[in-house]
Amino acid sequence: MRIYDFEGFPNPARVRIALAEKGATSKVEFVHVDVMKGEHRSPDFTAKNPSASVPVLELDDGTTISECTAITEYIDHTFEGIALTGRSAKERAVVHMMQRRAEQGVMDAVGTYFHHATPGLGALETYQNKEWGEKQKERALASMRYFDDVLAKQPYAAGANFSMVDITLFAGLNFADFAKIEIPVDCTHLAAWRARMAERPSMKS
Ligand SMILES: N[C@@H](CCC(=O)N[C@@H](CS)C(=O)NCC(=O)O)C(=O)O
Repeated sequence: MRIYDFEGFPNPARVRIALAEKGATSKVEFVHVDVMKGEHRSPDFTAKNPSASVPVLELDDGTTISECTAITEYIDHTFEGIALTGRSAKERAVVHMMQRRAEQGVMDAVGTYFHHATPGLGALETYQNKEWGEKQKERALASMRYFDDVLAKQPYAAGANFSMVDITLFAGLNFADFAKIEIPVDCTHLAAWRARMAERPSMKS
C-alpha cells in the first residue's frame, strides 16, 4: 500500500495523522509528489486522481483512492486500534456529518481563501477570484465560531470520542495559521481543544 503525498501540506497531514493514530505509519510506503513543480497535474498522476491533488492511496491491487475522508475510512477499517469513523450507526452518521462541516467549513474554506485571495502556490494558480477567496475566509471564521460552540458542550468535534473530525479540524486550523487567518480570540473552547489535540503524539509527529 502506498500513499502519494507532499509531507507538510494540510490534506496529506490528515492522512498521516490518521495513520499515526492507528500506529500504522510504517505499514505504508510514501511517494513524494512534487506539487510545487506541478507533478500532480501530469497525465500519470491525474490517471490516479482526476482532481490533481494529494494525497492518493494506492492499494496493492492497483486501486487508487483519493479524498482524505475516503482514505481515512480505508485506514480505519484496515488497521486495529482507535475508531476514527465511529462504531455504532449513530456514531458513524454523526462523524460523517461533522466531518463534512469541518472539511467544507474550515479546511476547504481556508484552502479557497489561500488559493484565491493570496499568492497561494504562485505560478500554479492559473485562475484566481479574490472576492470568492475573501468570502470563504468569512465562511472559515463562521465555522470556527460554530466549532467553538460545539466544543463548549462536548470534548471532541463529533461528540464524546476522538474521531477523524478532530483531525480535519486540527489540520484546518493549522492551515488557517499558515494562510494568516486569525482564529477569533474569543473562541476559547476551540483554543482549549486545540491545545489538548496538540498533545496527542499523532499531531506532534
Ligand atoms: N478534498 C481533497 C483535497 C486535496 C487537496 O486539495 N490537496 C492539496 C494539498 S493540501 C493539493 O493537492 N493541491 C494541489 C493544487 O492546488 O494544485 C482531499 O480530501 O484529499
